[in-house]
Amino acid sequence: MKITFCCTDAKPEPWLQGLSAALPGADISVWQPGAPQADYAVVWAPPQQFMDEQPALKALFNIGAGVDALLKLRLPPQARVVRLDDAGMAVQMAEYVCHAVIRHFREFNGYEADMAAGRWGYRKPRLRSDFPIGVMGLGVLGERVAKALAQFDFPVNGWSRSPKAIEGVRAFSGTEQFNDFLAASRVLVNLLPLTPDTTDVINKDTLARLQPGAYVINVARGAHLVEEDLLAAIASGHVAGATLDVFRTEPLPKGHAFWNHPQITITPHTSARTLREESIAQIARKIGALQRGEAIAGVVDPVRGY
Ligand code: NDP
Ligand code: OXD
Repeated sequence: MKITFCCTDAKPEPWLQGLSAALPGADISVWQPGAPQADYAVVWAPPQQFMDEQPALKALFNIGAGVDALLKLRLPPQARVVRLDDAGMAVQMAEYVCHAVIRHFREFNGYEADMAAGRWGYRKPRLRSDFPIGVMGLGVLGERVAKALAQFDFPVNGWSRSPKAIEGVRAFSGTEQFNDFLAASRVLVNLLPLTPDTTDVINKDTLARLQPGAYVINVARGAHLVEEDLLAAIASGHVAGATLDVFRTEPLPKGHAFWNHPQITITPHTSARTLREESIAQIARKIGALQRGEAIAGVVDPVRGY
């Protein structure tokens, strides 16, 4: 069995060592143009040339949860696309989003400004019932985030394509319930996959439908958010601020309005990192299952786009 590794931004040596230890007997190497045909590939943002030269691949293991970049390529005809299924990302996403929500709700920005000014000042406690949170996307990551927020007794709404029943979460589904979901929410958390249906989903119209004093947390993909609409909604006072981990252009260009905006907190696409050991163990388990002809979780539907 041959495995090829083609991951932009990942040092290959530790992956190759880990994969070799987990799959003894497999022939594993870093892809180069003209490399022999492989059975399986471990990839992140590979070039089109890679796909064109590997028509015999049975499965492509993406070392991330989002497969939007991969699905833009022409893929080998028989290859299944397999996403990382949690692999340690869900807990990271839950801690990131809970931190962002609580930081805003408990006004830590204000206390930090007070501290810098040498001021000892209490703020009036705010009511959780005034901060209903809407989580868009209730998949592997969104469900974990929604449940974690519910643990802090925030009212939590969730929105997905198909109906869900998650304890502590008021579930909305489909385009027909989208506006009701937005109207019921003040804090909007985005955990949707990027597909043609979800591109630009956070725009002027959706922001206007959120409750006044809204707050936006985008941890999915930059192209979900129309950036100038967010800036305008903050300028109008309808949106109080945002925590953004992902951007239309990454790294965020120098001079971009988000860099120094007092109501926007940014992080460099780091809310849930790929953890190498967990990912290798999951990929090795799945390759073993495919070799035995068994079904695996996390196979992407290329038509649906996630
Ligand atoms: P999943 O595929 O497990 O879940 C996607 C969810 O979105 C599902 O609940 C799905 O509904 C819902 N959904 C999809 N399309 C629509 C639609 N048109 N309308 C309503 N709901 C929709 O994804 P994950 O939870 O694993 O990950 C979500 C995204 O997070 C990834 O695609 C990736 O872009 C991003 N991500 C970002 C990271 C970062 O560091 N910033 C790290 C990891 C992931 P249904 O359940 O009905 O199918
Ligand atoms: C992912 C990501 O999709 O890191 O896993 O963004």
